[in-house]
Amino acid sequence: MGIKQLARWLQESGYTVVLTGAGMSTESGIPDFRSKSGWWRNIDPGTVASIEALERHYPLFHEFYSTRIKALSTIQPHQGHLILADWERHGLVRCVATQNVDGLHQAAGSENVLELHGSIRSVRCQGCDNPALMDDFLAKKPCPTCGGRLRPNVVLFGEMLPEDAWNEALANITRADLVLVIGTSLQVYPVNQLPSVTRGRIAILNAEATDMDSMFDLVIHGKAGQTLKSIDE
Ligand code: BV8
Repeated sequence: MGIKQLARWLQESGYTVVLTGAGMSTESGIPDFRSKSGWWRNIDPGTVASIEALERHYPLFHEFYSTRIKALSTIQPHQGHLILADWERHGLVRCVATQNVDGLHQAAGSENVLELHGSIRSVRCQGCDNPALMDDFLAKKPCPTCGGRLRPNVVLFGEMLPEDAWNEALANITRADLVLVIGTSLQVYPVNQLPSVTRGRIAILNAEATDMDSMFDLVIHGKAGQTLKSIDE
């Protein structure tokens, strides 16, 4: 029932926005964070994905991010990413606002992608903010300009979100007829506030229940790729 209803809402909606999280990338082989097989199963996010980690535990910070960056060379978008890109081309989806930093939506062909938590595909110097070479970051070299520490262009815990992406996501979701949330536990602020600002319908497609399920008009528990394929058929 849920899948048929979502397919109908997608057709009826004149303005659909998709909001994704790490669960959108697990079928491409990238672990998520908080489910049983996620990154945080035995790493405290504060010790690796925070400003404090960057400043006080650089070896751990560097290992966490360089591991994920190197893994990207073997990672491909899955059918779910490709379907969302196809829906954008057919006018069914206006934009994808994502918490993911892996670039898989863009690799699948989605054009209007808002990276709310930045990207691990580029790096900069924490000291002088200059863009830096990925090879220098992976080789743990200091910034060639100021000698500062290099870091990926992700939003670490405690950092502000990129203003343009945040404002654009807010504007799109506010005016949407349908917001489809896919593969996120909705535990990270302020992105977890976005679904509630829409005036339209909100649906969530997630492998397991979240603390926010009760606020949704439609809840589908299932795998992103498989479920999107069933809707697309
Ligand atoms: C900010 C770096 C001010 C990038 C990340 C106390 C209480 C409340 C809030 C706070 C607090 N103390 C501090 C805060 C704020 C803090 C926060 O929210 N902390 C939480 C965790 C307590 N937030 C911040 O610091 C943010 N900045 O607040 O600045 C501000 C104020 C207003 C406006 C603007 C700014 C910065 C947050 C960004 C942190 N960066 N990572 C990286 O390395 O990737 S967070 C990290 O979590 C990732 O970015 C990730 O994307 C994000 C969210 O996680 P999810 O994507 O939801 O992943 P998760 O594993 O949790 O869930 C995946 C789900 O998918 C699971 O449910 C699973 O079942 C499901 N799934 C798995 N496979 C599939 C599937 N579903 C379907 N199909 C599948 N195949």
